Amino acid sequence: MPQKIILDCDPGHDDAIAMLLAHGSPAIELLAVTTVAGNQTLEKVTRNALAVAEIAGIHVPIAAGCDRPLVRPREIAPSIHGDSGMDGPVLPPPTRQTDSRHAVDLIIELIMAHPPGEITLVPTGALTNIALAVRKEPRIADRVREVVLMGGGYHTGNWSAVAEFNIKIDPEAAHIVFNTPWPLTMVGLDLTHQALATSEVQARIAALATRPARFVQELLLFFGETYRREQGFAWPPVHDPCAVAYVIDPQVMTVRKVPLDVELQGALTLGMTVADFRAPPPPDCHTQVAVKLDHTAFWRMVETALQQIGEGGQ
Ligand code: PIR
Ligand code: CA
Repeated sequence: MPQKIILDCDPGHDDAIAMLLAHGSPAIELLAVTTVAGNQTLEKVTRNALAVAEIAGIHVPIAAGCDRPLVRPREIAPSIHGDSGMDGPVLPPPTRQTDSRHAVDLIIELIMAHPPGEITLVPTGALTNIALAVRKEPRIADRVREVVLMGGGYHTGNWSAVAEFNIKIDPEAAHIVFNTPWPLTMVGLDLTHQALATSEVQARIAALATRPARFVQELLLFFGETYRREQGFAWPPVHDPCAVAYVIDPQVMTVRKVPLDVELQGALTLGMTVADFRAPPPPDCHTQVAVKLDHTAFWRMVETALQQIGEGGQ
């Protein structure tokens, strides 16, 4: 039985690849794609999600969500993702509309319409939609199978010395999500900085020679340039597909159970995800962090998904 997921994202180069991985994997049944402001404005990331759907032939509902964080002013990442939020490839014009429902309502409706324990939430942007959904309909907390999110990091940051972008831009939302007692796996920078799209990886993707593969190649080219320039990386880390990969096969990474919380007070540490490794985790610990990636298995998953998608939507 494939795992049913809702992908809540802000495409975003790596969000786009996460969409492709979810769509192309038989182990996943993608129920919906929801969007949230983050890498770019809500309007832009939603348009990008529609473009990815067009390229890959994804026909599930795409619903737009929150256009800003719960408390803080909006912050976007054009230095990393460009003016469109997904600079690099030429994007096809959207041929369909978004779902008429707000992302928060669609998330609640889907979870409440399914039996408990069936739907996994996979957030790869700020946690605004997820936080609002669980505040609006608290019963979703016991109904989701688990939350597998890309965000945070217990030993490093990328938007401050210690805070990762998705958590840093809406720390209050992250605080709500991390403190809801559903099973939560944090796939943070500790893990995703191992998911580097090396020249060898990029060559293998190029060799697939389909339109979706070319699209990924163009995404990685732009993302690689900004990561070299802005962060001094030799190769770009593709964060968001790692969360999807964990749902496809948890064996692709090592995880450690540990209590997690989000810093809301610190002058230097706002938005830091704090992991308490001092003692064995207490029996009621519902959180875990991803530690070590099987790089070969991960990229094999991405490649296999692209093969499965073939020429996609054309
Ligand atoms: C933001 C991102 C990626 C890199 C930087 N420097 C900033 C986006 C990605 O889409 C991913 O979800 C997460 N936020 C990584 O921080
Ligand atoms: Ca993202």
